[in-house]
Amino acid sequence: MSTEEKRRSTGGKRMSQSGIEPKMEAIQLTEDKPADSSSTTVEGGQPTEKPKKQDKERRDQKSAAKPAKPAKPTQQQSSKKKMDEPTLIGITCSKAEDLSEWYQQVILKGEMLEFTDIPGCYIYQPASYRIWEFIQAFFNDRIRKMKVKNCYFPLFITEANLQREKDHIEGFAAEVAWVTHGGKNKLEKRLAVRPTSETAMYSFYAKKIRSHRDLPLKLNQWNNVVRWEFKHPMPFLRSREFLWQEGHTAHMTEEEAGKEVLEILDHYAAIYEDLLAVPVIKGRKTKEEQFPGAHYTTTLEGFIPSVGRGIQAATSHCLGQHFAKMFDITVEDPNQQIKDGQARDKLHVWQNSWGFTTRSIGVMVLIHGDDKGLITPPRVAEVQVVIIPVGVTAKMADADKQNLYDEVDKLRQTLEDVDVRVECDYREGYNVGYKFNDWEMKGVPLRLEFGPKDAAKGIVTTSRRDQSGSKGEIPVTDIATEVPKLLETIQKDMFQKASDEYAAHRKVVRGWADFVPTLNEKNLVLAPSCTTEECEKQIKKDSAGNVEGQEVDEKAPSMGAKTLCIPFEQPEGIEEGQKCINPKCEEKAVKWVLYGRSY
Ligand code: 87F
Repeated sequence: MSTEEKRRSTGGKRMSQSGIEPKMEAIQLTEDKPADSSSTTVEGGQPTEKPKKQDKERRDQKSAAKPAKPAKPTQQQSSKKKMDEPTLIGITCSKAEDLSEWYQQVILKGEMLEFTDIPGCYIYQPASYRIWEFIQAFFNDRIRKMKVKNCYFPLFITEANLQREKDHIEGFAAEVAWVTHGGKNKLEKRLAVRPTSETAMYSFYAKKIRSHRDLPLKLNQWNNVVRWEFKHPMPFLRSREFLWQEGHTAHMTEEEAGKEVLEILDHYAAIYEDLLAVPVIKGRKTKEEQFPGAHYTTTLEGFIPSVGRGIQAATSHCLGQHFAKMFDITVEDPNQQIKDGQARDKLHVWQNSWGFTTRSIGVMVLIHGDDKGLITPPRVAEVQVVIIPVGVTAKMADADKQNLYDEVDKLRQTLEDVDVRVECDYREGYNVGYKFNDWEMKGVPLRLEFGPKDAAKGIVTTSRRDQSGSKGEIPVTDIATEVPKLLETIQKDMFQKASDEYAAHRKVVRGWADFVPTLNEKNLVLAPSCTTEECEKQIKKDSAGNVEGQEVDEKAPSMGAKTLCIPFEQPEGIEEGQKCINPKCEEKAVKWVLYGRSY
């Protein structure tokens, strides 16, 4: 145990009720495996030997249906700890060395999330739910200005309705969860738990839209959806139940629909960049990667530097008239010249759908967190500033202590008056070092220390969470202006740091020889492409390792590179005669495409 660990583990009592942190589920951030097939993974509190996928799945389904037994606390084998050994209080591993273990500790100890006895279903603790509320408030404000209205549709969808748009459901059928019983009685017709609400909403749209005057119809839902994923679940990033908003709109023209698709994508980018301080690239998905039910899909692509992988951050689709034809959503052509008694032609409406999920919170954690724990950008931090009274000794007279606390409280009041979210840590029995570590682990962006020496000088000492070790001073008289300014500086610097890192790992590659080596150095690649599906598949295959005649580092991740998007902002023009990056392709390149291994 390092000195730092020892200090943290003995610095005071843990704040959570239990002294032992049960590890319910191993997280894996580096390699895709089926959700239920790992021999070293213990999920749902059930110690297992390597289970057969279906057996495990069936057992999970069964145990979900049974009255819940209290889950046995279990541990991840890799942590090599005894069950009754108390977990060290701070983060005990480094982000660079073991990202999966680091992520698990950071979200658990930062009290963002808890595991449950259902693999892939998580408890969003207040710390993460609050971030979701900030996102909701921001986005609601934006979409209300676009005249989008919030509403709610049922959680269950009949099978007939779900199957109505066959192309759309085909690729997703395996992930649909079904309700088959009501109490002891088998339902006559099973009900799907919504994986998305296109089919749930569009019969209503057909009823609601009677004339062109009913257009545009713009509805949004904040809800939960269930997708029974078989890939390894990862808190926030890939879960079986998650929270999102799904917007569904209907328009008279393709042009109007197209404009909205981009406007929404801009709002999504603003959530990432302006709230979460996470840089994203805007672009269009290729045919191979787009939502099969869509006319076209626009996307935001993020980047996780520690693993060099891309991550889809949000999508905004133009659905075209596809669903309108299936669900018969039509209006009479208002512009048609008609003769007496002639019926007007029916026009199918143009539709969009767009979604933003709680995955964003996981991306934020992975990008900003460090070896001390979470780092929350000030704009989404429930506690933006923690004030810690320092220099309080056992020998200190009660009256002096009270004076100090009164001054701290005045600081709090001054900051609250200018809408800064503040917490004062007056806890007795915890030393200052413990308190510092505790708030750092929880990601509070700014710490103010105030003790008798500071009081004498008329200053508060500042410590920025994003710049470990660097301290500053602010005159007490200036805190109402300087603290909000400093919080904004932290927000800006966090974004800049992440942005520079993303930019440094987006490499322009012109020849295939550099493609895989560049990926292996934890980069995304921008390469000229003909953008055809065949090339995309070929590149995915050939970048997955074991390519004939090509040296691939044995230790390099074997996953192939996907086309993440065709970025709207192209690095440069495509030169005359530039060929597609795929050496097996004879076509000319038409666009620079962003490739990468991805979540
Ligand atoms: C899983 C099971 C069933 C994704 C699924 O992206 C259906 C689906 O339709 C499914 N997984 N999708 C695509 C969702 C498309 C779209 N829906 C509204 C979005 C954004 C919000």
